[in-house]
Amino acid sequence: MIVKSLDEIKGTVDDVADGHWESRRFILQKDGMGFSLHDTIIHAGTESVFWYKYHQEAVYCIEGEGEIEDLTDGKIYPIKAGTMYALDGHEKHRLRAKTQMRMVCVFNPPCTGQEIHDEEGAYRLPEQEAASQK
Ligand code: 9YT
Repeated sequence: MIVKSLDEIKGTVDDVADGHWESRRFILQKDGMGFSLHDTIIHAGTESVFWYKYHQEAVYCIEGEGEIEDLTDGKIYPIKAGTMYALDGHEKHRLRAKTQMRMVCVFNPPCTGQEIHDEEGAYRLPEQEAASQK
């Protein structure tokens, strides 16, 4: 069994910050669960384009408010505490945080923890990363 608190993750390698967000990873690929689980803070006033071409992601907002724009069809959905979105079609999207937002995110396949967003906003898979370093 894995039991962890957010305080144990803060300030470790599993606490990853980008300019627009900070992601605290509870479960990663190494844990062998088939998904990863992140507690992510999106900073107020930021706009981020993400495109998880190789992953599916479900995101449950537990604090704050903002909106998500589906860049495949232009639809905009308000997001606030209690709203979930799932990118079941790998939709490219823009996330606008009106206030600071706190999101619980699940990725399938699981993130390794080493990913960085590429120029398209995607996280590459470990095998793609390995191939690019040959
Ligand atoms: C909600 C979202 O996509 N945030 C970007 C960070 C990502 N979820 C991560 O690595 O935790």
